[in-house]
Amino acid sequence: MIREDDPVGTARDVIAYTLHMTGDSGMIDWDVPSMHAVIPDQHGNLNHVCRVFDAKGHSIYIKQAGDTLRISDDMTATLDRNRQESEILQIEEKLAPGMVPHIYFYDTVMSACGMEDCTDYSVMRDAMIRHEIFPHFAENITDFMVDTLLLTSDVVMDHREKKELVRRFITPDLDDITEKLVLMEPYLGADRNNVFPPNADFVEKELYSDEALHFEVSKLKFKFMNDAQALLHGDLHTGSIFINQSGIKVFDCEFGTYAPMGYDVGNIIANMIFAYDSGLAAAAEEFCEWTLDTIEQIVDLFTAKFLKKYDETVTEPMAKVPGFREHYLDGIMRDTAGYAGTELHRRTVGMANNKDVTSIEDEKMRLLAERLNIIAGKEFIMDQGRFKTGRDYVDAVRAAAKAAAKTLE
Ligand code: SR1
Ligand code: MG
Repeated sequence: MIREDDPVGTARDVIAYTLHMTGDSGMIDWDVPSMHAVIPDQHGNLNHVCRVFDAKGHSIYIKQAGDTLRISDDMTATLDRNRQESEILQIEEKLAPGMVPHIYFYDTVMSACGMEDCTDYSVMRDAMIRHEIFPHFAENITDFMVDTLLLTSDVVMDHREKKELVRRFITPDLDDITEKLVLMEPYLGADRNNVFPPNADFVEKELYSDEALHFEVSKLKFKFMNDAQALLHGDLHTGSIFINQSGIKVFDCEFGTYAPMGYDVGNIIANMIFAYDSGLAAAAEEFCEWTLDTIEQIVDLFTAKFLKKYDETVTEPMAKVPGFREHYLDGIMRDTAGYAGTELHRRTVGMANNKDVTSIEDEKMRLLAERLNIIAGKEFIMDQGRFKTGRDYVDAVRAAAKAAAKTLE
């Protein structure tokens, strides 16, 4: 239905489809003569989207999974990912009200869903490339993570109901992408990796040839595959977050799966470091300070809110045994460091790079950013137990920036 090479045909089909799915039932009172459908400029790597709106202020996003992934005609993933994403957003809307786009419907015949239009928000990555600051972000994202992660885990949920969710959100195709793109190829190498040519020798030495690093990442990979701790977003980067000065809407959770909570938390930290990279390259000092403050707050607020919510919501008797709460959080924080490291690496050298860094035009500044990511990522992975507070992360980022600059002298 959504064909990016045929905007006119797409508009006709998507309007008819939208009317069928939301107009006939009276869900949305469309002003039919003024309806338009437009394919937006921005897309993710996997799916197709189209914005439908009318002159009376009604609007909706139609999102459709295609047979192949947008990022590559050679890659496929189950069309069922659209249902999974829709159902996870519906669960998250209950757990973290107002923090995800509302799902009007999903349709397993067309592998499409109708989602709240968030055009009064910006994609957070794009806004941060413009060096915009969002003082509320740490508060919002830590509420989202604590509420969606802790409340879908075994310490809170009835274990049988939780296992039902594990079964419902098994995502072999999408997990396979993460297991290869994030947790293998940045270390063992792959033809589809995108390595910035002037950084090739550094990548060879620091990532491809470091066997001690490979051993730690192998443990993180098997942990991701086997520890069904909580229902993750699964791809919680800043391109999956809409933001404005009032709040956030987290979207694009088709990689949602049961896996270690630290995977989501670590992704957020790594992506704030990419924003820091972009600020550093532009000498945007105030923005850089905000990114580091935000990293610090995210870690510390996550810890404090997690412990509070744990006490308020835990139901599993063995999880109330003295010491278990701290043991459990300690594991999450170790994982957070490890997966922050793997996200830093995979976006720097893997198949799916991030614009914050690839848009840095000056070669030396881009090398600085990439090496900072590689050095900080290795610290996080190799010394996971050291990263307990926000300050620990900020100190490591500053130290990595200095070490990266030294390699370029
Ligand atoms: C093949 S998909 C590449 C990446 O894009 C998505 O947003 C995920 O991050 C995935 O790893
Ligand atoms: Mg995505």
